[in-house]
Amino acid sequence: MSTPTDTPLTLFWSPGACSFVPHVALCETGLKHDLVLAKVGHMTKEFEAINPKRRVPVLIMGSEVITEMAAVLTAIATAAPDSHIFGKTPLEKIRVYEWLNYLSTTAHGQAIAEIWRTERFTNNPEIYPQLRAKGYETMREIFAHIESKFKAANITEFAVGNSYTAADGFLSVLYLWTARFTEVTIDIDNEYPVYAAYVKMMLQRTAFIEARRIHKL
Ligand SMILES: N[C@@H](CCC(=O)N[C@@H](CS)C(=O)NCC(=O)O)C(=O)O
Repeated sequence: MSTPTDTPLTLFWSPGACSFVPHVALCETGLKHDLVLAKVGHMTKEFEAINPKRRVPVLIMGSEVITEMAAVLTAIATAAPDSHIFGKTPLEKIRVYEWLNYLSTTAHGQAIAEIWRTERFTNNPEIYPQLRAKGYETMREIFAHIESKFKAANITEFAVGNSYTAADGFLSVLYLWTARFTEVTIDIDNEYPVYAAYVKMMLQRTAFIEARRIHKL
């Protein structure tokens, strides 16, 4: 696969969904891209033909269809090597993947899905409330973990290294999603103040402002 910066890029996205993260990454890199709506809950047959897993994000890079958050972000990074969205050193790259895998699996695929996609975990609606409660509990554990990691490493501005990386988008979207929880309030600002201060700074970046405007997030 060739990945010159002039390869056409198209991101399939849904408002407020995890596709916010690669959208921010595209804005951060300044790569020219098109956005195509593939709204969660209203995905079309055409979209299903592109991604039979019926999930966003999907990035079309030239003739390649790329799915899965970490792969999509890696593709964006290869198209914009000077933006260093996977860090500037081999260790920073490892740390970015460490965050992305943790957030994709434990946070997104487990806790958030238990809360918003409870039907994926059981065919028995009677236990939905227990599963959702477990999802909220896991989200608290995740925020506690982020808070202690940030405190230990004195992180105020960027999760990895000294500039924006793909990890920052994913870490920030969790904060924004929490505001959409309807059954449980997680008071991030007071309970996890180091993480909250970091997200608030992140959200001031032009790329985040632009992506939030489009996502209405
Ligand atoms: N493993 C996928 C998960 C992507 C995912 O779950 N995306 C959600 C939006 S945040 C989605 O498309 N959901 C569609 C649905 O639940 O019907 C990844 O990491 O990219």
